[in-house]
Amino acid sequence: MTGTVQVRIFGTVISTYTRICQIACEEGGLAHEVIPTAARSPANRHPFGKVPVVELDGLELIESVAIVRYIDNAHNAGGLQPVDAAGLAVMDKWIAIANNYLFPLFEHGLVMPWVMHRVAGFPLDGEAINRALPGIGRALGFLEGELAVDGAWTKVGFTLADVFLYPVLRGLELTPQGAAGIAQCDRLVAWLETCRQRPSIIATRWESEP
Ligand SMILES: N[C@@H](CCC(=O)N[C@@H](CS)C(=O)NCC(=O)O)C(=O)O
Repeated sequence: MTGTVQVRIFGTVISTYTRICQIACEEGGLAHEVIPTAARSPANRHPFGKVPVVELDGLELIESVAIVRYIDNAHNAGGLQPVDAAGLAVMDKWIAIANNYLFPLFEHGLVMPWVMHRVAGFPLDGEAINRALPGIGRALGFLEGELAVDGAWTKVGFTLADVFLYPVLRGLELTPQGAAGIAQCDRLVAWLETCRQRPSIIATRWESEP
């Protein structure tokens, strides 16, 4: 989204959580920019050393759940959230699964070993990958089974659940073993492809994506 910058996102440029906030900005029609900030740098204001930290509407926000909910409520009339309590609970369940289980599993098991290898030139940590693969396989099987129920994470189409799940799954898909695992899950592949047509996903594409 171009125009006068309304949202400043302090975070690493290729980051799952930076992208989650960027997608929410795009969905809300907010012009945003990323100010490259390393998690463990003195410039990072997050009290627990995470990125991103976000400035908008005179607020300084941390924690992506709080950030994207604020953006969606204040700037998108809550358009990415179910209106009923049961629907909200389902959406929140998927956000929690993405944050608490999928992201750590994928990040430590495949994404970071490949980043350290491809970007920093370290030997590939095959042991970490081999340890993580069974759990990653089980997680993908679980997701595939859940998508089989009605083809989406919630009953109301694209929500904040998708905003979290897409970058988490896409990061995994950019590793060789992650791509191979996802390729065996037809419904996950179809969901990723549907997301890829969405303007907010296109606009926030990582430079490293093929
Ligand atoms: N709970 C945080 C998590 C953010 C997070 O884990 N960010 C990653 C980058 S995608 C990070 O800061 N990693 C650096 C580290 O853990 O040292 C949020 O929801 O914003």
